[in-house]
Amino acid sequence: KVNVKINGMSFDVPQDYTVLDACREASIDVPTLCFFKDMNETGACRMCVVEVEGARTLLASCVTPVRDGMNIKTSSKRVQNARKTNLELILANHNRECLLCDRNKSCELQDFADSMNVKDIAFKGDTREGRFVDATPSIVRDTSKCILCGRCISVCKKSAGMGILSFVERGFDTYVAPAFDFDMGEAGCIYCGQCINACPVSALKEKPEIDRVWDAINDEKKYVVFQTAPAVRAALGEEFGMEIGNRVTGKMVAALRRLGGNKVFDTNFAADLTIMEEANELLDRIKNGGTLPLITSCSPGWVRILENYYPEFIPNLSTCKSPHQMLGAVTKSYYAEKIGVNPKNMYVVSVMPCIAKKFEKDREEMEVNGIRDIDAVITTRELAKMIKEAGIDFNKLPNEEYDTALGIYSGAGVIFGATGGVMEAALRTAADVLEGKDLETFEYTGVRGVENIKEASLTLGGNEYNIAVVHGGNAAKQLLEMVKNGEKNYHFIEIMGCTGGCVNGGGQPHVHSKIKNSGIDVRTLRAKALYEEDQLCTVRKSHQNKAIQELYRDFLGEPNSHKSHELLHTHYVK
Ligand code: HC0
Ligand code: SF4
Repeated sequence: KVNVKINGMSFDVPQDYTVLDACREASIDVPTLCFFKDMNETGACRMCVVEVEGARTLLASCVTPVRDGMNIKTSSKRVQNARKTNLELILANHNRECLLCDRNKSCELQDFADSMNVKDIAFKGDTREGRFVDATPSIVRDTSKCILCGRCISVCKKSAGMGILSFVERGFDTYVAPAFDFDMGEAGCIYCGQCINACPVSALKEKPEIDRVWDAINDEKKYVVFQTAPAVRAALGEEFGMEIGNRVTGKMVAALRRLGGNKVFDTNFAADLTIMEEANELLDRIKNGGTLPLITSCSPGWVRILENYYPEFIPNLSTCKSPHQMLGAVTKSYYAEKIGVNPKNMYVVSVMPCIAKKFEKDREEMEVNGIRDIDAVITTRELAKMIKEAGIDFNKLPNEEYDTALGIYSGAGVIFGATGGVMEAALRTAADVLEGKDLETFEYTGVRGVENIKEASLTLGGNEYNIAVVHGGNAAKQLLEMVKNGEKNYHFIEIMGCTGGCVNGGGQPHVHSKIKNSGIDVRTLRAKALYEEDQLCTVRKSHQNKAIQELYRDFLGEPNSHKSHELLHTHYVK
């Protein structure tokens, strides 16, 4: 330990601490903007400067290691003036349309202006001008809002493993963009949206689809069906002041009804359906010498990694559409027929934690006989906006149930939203088939948690199977390299484009960097909410879901039948 003085008080702190760590341990909230723990530690924004006795200039506390005997001042006049000047310089260059901005009230820059009591922008020199808006099918990038903190750049490189964004030009002309000014789509962006979650302002956001959903709701001829992804329920409450990890399934359903949905279904139902199809696909490939490892196809961010960077693995990809696409296809066929509604008048809205789902739903392949599976995808954040717009008092809503036909799910369907969940759900079904009985032990805790690469070997029906689970583009690339060079051999791999899986998707509520930097793992807390819901379910294996059994009996026949292939499967080609 070393001894430091902070504002005249003495503290013993570990010697590998930074000054920022020491201050935070002493309950002093030194402001940070560009700092993102373990991701972006550059000291570039200089909002966290402190005065250190003996140092000629003020030091950025996030990158300055502590030293024995250090004398630190965190709120001297000199420090306060420097921070305020830094902030004013940033504000002078920022498009200050706060009232019209998507991040109004969740913006970290706005927070600063408020807490540092900025009332005027003294800086009157030249400002960066111009605005360029890059609108992709999933992401909108607005250079006029960017404050050059670099958080998106680091996250895209270290977590997404992509390195799409970088600083371009120098000095006053610097901006953040893909190389050669490509648009993000051309540059190979996978639309994971992790850069959006890292952005403190609104320089990056999802492509909005709220207006078209309102139009459908207000169109008398349209029969509007909402479906909600597993992970949305684990995070939506945060938008209404609840703690991270609070599950709001029943209130969310109630809100969607009050928004005007004719039916509210659960993507979990289709997650169970995916397991029926995918587990059977796996068993079929094992039995008949098909291409292995089989790799999951439900994360469209991951599918873009595959198509853009590893096309040689396309034959390994499961032919299953992702669950929300399946649910759209089944709603507009089986369900439309059942209730006598013309599928052309049905409007299916997917509420997703993911922004890549916006891109996915527009893919050419995602239709059956000219009828699109899905009409709109809104994120968890967009749903919260709609609820607020409609004046619904979310916290006072009763808990309501999903509509029965396509809203019944097993615990296996719920856990899809966390990394390892699809694997565990598939194993719950595949193991019963291979062992020929209803196994009592079906929790595969080894594939849970946020470790980058999780592996296991299982003996089922007398044979050994190797499986792996990875999440985040960076880990996905590492694993695929090992499979490619023969270092690793698996039967089945689950890959999700975002670290932590969908609970940490690019469309989930923004979490202030202060919370993320404090060591709280948002992914773990949200995943816990899903594993708890799994525990509460009476049915916990997909093949035991009665509504799924009925769908096969009355409509699809059996898994991987001709009809299943027509509606629920696709082929990825590059
Ligand atoms: Fe997911 Fe899904 S689990 S991708 O993470 O498979 O977005 O939550 O909806 O479709 O079910 C996201 C979450 C889903 C799909 C499901 C899968
Ligand atoms: Fe990088 Fe993902 Fe953002 Fe694309 S969406 S720029 S891949 S972090």
